[in-house]
Amino acid sequence: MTRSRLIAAPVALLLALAVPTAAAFAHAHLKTAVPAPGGTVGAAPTELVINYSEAVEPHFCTVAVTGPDGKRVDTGAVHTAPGNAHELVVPLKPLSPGRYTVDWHATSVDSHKTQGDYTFTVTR
Ligand SMILES: [Cu+2]
Repeated sequence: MTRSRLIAAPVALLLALAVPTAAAFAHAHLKTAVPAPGGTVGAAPTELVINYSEAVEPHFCTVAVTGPDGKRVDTGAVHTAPGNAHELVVPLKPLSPGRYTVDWHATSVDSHKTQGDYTFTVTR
């Protein structure tokens, strides 16, 4: 009795480790964003949109947008675009001219996590 339980646990662990590697290529990488990474925009955007290579799970995605004064300008309420789970929408507070940093953490629908950061500039 005790002996078979001791063997079963390591086998279950090996199976759990082996399965996720099959889906390892389905990570959500940033494809495009508006405002564009490194870009400059004239009018201040009211929202930021990030397009990922895979569908993302918005409840497990965070995007921190920080202004020149170091304060967060995102409202914290990210959601996917209607009918497009690859597109993450980040509502923004009113932006003043300056350089903004976007620090994103995404979780794709297959539960794999990715992250990155970039800046964009608002001129007026
Ligand atoms: Cu993946």
